[in-house]
Amino acid sequence: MRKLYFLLILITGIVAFSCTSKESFKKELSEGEIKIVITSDQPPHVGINKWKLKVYQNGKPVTDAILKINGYMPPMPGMPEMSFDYPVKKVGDYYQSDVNLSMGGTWQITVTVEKEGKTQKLKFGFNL
Ligand SMILES: [Cu+2]
Repeated sequence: MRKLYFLLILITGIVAFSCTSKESFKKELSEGEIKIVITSDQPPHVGINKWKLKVYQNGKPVTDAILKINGYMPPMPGMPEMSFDYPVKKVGDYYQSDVNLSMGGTWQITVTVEKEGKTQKLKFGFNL
């Protein structure tokens, strides 16, 4: 019985901790001088994903870049490829985007960073 109580307390603790931790999704991408940190309250899921993006160049925060996010799903049986561009807006010292992942499957995300005439593409992917 004592063991059961202990287990119950442990589980309650884990649940409480995971609910209070603000970042349940974090992804770091880097390419050349550019690093992007994407965070969200929720892991990638079907529907609108609210992503917050911080951009760094040589370790220093960047706030004057132009960001674009594209979500691509390769062709599936009976379904052509899909490609969506999501608007990115600047909010204070970070960037924000509502990334609408319309269905389950393989998604490839490309974040394009334009700064001082240079373009850098950073990619990652996941399955929903
Ligand atoms: Cu598809």
